[in-house]
Amino acid sequence: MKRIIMHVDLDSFYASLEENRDPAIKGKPVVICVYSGRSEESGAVSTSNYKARAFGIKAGMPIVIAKRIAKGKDVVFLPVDMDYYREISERIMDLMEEESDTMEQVSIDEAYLDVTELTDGNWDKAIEIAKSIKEKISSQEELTASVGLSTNKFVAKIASDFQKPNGLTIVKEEEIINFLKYMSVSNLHGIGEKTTKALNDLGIQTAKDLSEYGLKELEEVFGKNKARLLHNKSLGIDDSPVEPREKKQLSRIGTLKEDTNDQNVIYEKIIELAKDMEIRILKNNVSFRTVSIITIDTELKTQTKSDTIPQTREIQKVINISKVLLEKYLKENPDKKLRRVGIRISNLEFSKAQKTLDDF
Ligand code: DGT
Ligand code: CA
Ligand code: CA
Repeated sequence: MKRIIMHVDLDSFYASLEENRDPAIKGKPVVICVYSGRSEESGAVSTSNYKARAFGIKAGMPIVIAKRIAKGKDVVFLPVDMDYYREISERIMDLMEEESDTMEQVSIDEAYLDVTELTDGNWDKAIEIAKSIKEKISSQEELTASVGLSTNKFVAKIASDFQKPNGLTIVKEEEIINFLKYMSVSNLHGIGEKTTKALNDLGIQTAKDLSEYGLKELEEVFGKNKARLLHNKSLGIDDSPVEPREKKQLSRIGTLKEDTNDQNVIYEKIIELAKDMEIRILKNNVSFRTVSIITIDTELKTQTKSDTIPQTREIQKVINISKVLLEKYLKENPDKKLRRVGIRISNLEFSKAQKTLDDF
């Protein structure tokens, strides 16, 4: 059976999250920055939303330049809040994992999903899954994602990038050649600046040019392996499997309704998170030795406290240990309030009886 592979990438991820978090900035151009700390404005732009991109402000640009462009305009600049982005990312990855045979997370906001078995190779079913994933991401997290569907990871990735934001691009086997044909080689995922330049020097601009260039001639310039790889890219050939990454730990973080140091309120949140974690533990047949709590206070300072016990898969152990660790934290930090709290299990062991780590 031909595979059906999906690539999902969230749209202007960090910036969209910040817009959702603060109604006052929703709809404005938003720029997310990584401040290096050397001077007040040194550092680089991590990402920007589409409104800010329309001014030319984009990822990688020095903050100073972005501010210069934004001068006189109502542009919002914010620092990154990685803990928060990871929390939402985890939830989205979970919901996508539920809708696939196997999932390979490739970064904080994107993943490949193999849906071949789930759909029995049926494209209509796959399109339904893609729409359902987009709908869930939208209703549960108020975010949009761009999705590509094809028969391999390489083409699915290019497809997800084809209509952004909020796109859904389907490229069936027989459409691949036409889909890629007039694309510039720099748009073929995995071909970087240097290779693009080298190809351009050979008079190769598009995927079609590349596919028509002799393999022997390519080998002379790039060597056997790379030449084959380039040739395959030009034709949209890619056999690489969707490979779930083996997890070292499993965590759940949640935001408290309000900043608090009330032990009972925080404990209740922990129990809620533990319920969610229990589902993952059962589904993946995993046991653990270490339990941690993660505390994020109102100044966004993160602390972790851990305890290690004999191997177990009992969620009640997570709850009990977390309670003790929380008491300890509150005793040591009497004047702090928490904004978010999390639980984590690590030192994981996966039971061999389970088919694989596929469900992670
Ligand atoms: P998109 O996918 O074009 O709609 O926009 P983003 O913002 O989702 O961009 P993407 O998918 O390339 O990257 C996902 C997140 O990773 C993004 O929201 C911020 C972060 N990121 C991307 N590029 C950079 C970078 O050059 N520097 C830093 N620090 N972070 C980056
Ligand atoms: Ca993205
Ligand atoms: Ca991405």
